[in-house]
Amino acid sequence: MGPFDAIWLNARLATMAPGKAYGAIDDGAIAVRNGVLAWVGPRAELPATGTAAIHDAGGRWITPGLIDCHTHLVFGGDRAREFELRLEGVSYEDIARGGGGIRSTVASTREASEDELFETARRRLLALMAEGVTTVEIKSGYGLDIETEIKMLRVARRLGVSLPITVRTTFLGAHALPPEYEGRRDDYIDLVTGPMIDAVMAESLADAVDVFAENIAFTADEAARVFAAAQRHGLPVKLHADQLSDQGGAGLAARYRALSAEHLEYANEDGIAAMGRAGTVAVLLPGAYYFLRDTRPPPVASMRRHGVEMAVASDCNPGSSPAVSLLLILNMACTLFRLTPEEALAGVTRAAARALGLTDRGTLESGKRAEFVLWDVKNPAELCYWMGANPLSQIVRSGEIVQRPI
Ligand code: DI6
Ligand code: FE
Repeated sequence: MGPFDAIWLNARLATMAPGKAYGAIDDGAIAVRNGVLAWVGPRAELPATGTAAIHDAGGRWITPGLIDCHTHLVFGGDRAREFELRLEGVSYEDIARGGGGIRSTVASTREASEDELFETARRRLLALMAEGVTTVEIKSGYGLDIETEIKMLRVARRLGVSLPITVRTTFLGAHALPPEYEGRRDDYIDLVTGPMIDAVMAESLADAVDVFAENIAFTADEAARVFAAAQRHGLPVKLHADQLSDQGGAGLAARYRALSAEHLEYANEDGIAAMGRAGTVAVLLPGAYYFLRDTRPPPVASMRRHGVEMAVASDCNPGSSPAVSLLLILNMACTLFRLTPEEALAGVTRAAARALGLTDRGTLESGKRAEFVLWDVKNPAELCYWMGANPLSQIVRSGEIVQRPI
């Protein structure tokens, strides 16, 4: 036995390791052992390969497996009727205040069986995977009662077991106030921070905890209570922050050393600076900005200035971003938020891994998981450039070629 199990040669590597553009290696080689990247570098420097299986990448570009670090992929029903209403001029906030919005998805999700939720989510997940997504985060938050939050998280876990993808789950019990708690906000936060999170933890169903802090959802003080509960349980936190108005969310996320703060269109400069100091990743969600026809992009220049790492995600959800294409989202990150293609690609690899607290993926470097994608492109910027094309050639996971259709 040689030192490696398999080698990929004749490849152009976008390692996404920090340093030069795309961490590119022009005539590169990748060697895999035991499902881990054992060696990555210029082909000319590849050590003796022994009896390893040799794969010819045919001059294709190879990137790390893509990571969609913010989705609400599991839900019942759809909101196409609300889309029509918004096109007639009714606002997203007004629909939410009128009992539609998140609450309408909550009703459909409570009604759906676990198998129905699994099947509809599975289709959406297959669409993401067909474009090279090998790690996905899935939030709860359309149950808002113990039984349905647990049902959603079980479905998310089951997706990760039944498909060749890593699923990270996030408990988002504080997504909206459920109708039966109208006028009893404190009681609902008591439920979320007590019996609900206890039930989630009893089955180990969550890897992190998230809160929607917004004038149509929860206040900063309520979010802080949920964060305190998460930390009592040893879970890292995330925050939907400053999406529709400045709620001081960026600063709050930084105070709790959140893994990430999401959206951030209305975040103030002090909050962004605090995120930079705390190492909290900004998760940019151009699909929601686009679909809600928002006009204020997130403060990307300020994020760059304060050294805030920027991730990019689909936010796949029925209300504000019914997106099942991370490549299209990359295009939006560039056209709508003016990210460079390199920043956008780092946003679905290196930065996305950090937003999930994962240190074993996100770049092509020795020691990381052998999870990568071969693309039929001449330049990595093409991954952000095409709209509705899929240049994927091959997915490798745990050092093995993933057979398609996946
Ligand atoms: N922000 C969002 O964009 C989604 N959730 C959130 O907290 C939207 C959820 C929905 O409208 O169903
Ligand atoms: Fe979201």
